[in-house]
Amino acid sequence: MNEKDMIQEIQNLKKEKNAVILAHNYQIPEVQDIADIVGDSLKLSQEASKTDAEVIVFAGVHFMAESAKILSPDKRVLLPVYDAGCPMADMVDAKALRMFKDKYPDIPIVCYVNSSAEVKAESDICCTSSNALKIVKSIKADKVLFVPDQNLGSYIKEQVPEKEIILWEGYCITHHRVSGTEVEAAKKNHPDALILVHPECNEEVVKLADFVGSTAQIIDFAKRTEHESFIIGTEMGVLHQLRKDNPDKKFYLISPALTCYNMKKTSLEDIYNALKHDQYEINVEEEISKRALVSLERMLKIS
Ligand code: CIZ
Ligand code: SF4
Repeated sequence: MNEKDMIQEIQNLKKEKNAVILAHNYQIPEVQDIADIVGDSLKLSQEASKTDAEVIVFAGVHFMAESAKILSPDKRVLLPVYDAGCPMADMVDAKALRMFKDKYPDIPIVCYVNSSAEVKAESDICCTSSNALKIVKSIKADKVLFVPDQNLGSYIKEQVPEKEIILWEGYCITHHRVSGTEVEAAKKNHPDALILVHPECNEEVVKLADFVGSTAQIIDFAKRTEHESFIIGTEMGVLHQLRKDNPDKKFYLISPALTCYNMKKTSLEDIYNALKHDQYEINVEEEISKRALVSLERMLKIS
């Protein structure tokens, strides 16, 4: 099937099955363009909880589809590529959190939404990179455990000196590998460009940035500032929206290594197959889902 027919078939199947397609900002351009909603995980999880479609096709990685299922347990949630996962989400597990809680029962746990349903179930509240600061500040306790991203955690820690934030040793393999030297080289090549980076980048990169934010915040910032050129320090999929929104502005990626292999697994054909064959359905065990929902709902209430 050629791409044009594939797109038509996807539209037909979507109607027939009463489905909605959600795509993360890191997906390939063709997948973003066919989606009903494109965004970060916060926006997508909010949309997932509001939609009245019967089927949600989630073009993203496993934890995102899982969150959509937790928020919409009566809908069928499909992840088009069954092994699209997030290595960072796998850097913490429920057993380790239970051990921590046995030792420190009074320290609340904030988990980045890039985590499994089991981890969300053991946590007190979730956050995304868009709302992490607000969430951590809202917690009454003066000590907090932040899992799993040490980079987002230490970025928040800098801004909330009144709390002791205990960090986990997780990191995003895509963002963490960018170095300060690469940022400096990009700046040398494009001296007039502003540097916009994601808080999943390591500390030396964050320190060199003019603006630090989630993908949604970077997209918003580039749109509203008058500046004409930008050095981008987040997953390259975001360039698609940035260039669509700002055809006259220039965007340079710090490094081609800012490519998340898992986010790039989903093709148009996978979306087509997902709709055609109802694959791959994501389910979350009821007891875990209920507890994870508490953490997600606490977050949504504050954001
Ligand atoms: O929260 C998300 O969607 C992620 C993983 C990144 C971002 O900043 O949008
Ligand atoms: Fe996980 Fe990083 Fe890929 Fe996001 S970009 S899905 S945090 S590995």
